[in-house]
Amino acid sequence: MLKFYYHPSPNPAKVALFLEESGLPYEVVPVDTRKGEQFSREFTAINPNNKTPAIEDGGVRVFDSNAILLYLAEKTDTFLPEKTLAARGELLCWMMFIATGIGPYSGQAVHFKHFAPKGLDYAVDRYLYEARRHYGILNTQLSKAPFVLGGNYTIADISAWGWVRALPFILGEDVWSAFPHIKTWFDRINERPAARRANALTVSNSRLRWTRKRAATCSGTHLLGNSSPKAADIYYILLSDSRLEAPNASVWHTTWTMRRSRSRNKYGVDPNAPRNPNTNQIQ
Ligand SMILES: N[C@@H](CCC(=O)N[C@@H](CS)C(=O)NCC(=O)O)C(=O)O
Repeated sequence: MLKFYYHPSPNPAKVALFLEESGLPYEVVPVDTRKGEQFSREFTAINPNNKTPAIEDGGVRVFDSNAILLYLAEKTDTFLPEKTLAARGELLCWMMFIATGIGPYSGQAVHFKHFAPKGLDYAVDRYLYEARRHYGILNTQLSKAPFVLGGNYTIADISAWGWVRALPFILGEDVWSAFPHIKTWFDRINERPAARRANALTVSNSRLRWTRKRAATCSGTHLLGNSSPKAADIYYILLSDSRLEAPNASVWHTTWTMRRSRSRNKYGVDPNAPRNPNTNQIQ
């Protein structure tokens, strides 16, 4: 079965949407980039660039989100425009525009706006300006037709969707009024059942984090009731959640449980997990 190396963030979200759209069965292998799991020797063999997403498909490894979309679209012959040179050229333009423009500028804008030390105004302004400029181009394109390439929903839409989900975080909560055509297109995609399931995958993963935090801090009362806390019990909740929400992710929980439970003590706590120095909570 196809292995999907996943972290709940924009580039992996594109692949989650494709997998849910296509119905390809897949196994989610969570890679917690906040804990540095992308630098493990095993993951480096799959993605030498040490970033999520990546896939392994019958002995073939593919990394970089838009490369994965092109690979999977070609494999399944779905979500592609017609097979003319003109249409394929247009697809490649927008796939590269998203991979080299929308993605990196949005990522850097988020970094300098939300996470870098204060006072780097030049960098903040530059990346916000470039991110806004790129979304302006997408907005103009979507003013002409319902989808990026015209009338048909393709991997260019699937790719852009991954980043547009984060638009309020990148450019501010009031962003939609500046990009009305992106908003109409975004709402249209979000109505698709596959988009709901791809979003649910993210929710399941953040709930998993939340549950880990609870497991780390709970003292007397255990999440599931009165018995003493056990890592296996804690993960069982997530198992049923993710099966319901993302039916193609059939063995989502198995890998996670096996990887996590090994390093946990009897309270379900990983003593080596990074902690917030102020609160001592697992981050
Ligand atoms: N060009 C890559 C970029 C991947 C990327 O930046 N992934 C982020 C998540 S959206 C990541 O893994 N960040 C962790 C890190 O930079 O260490 C792609 O499109 O897949």
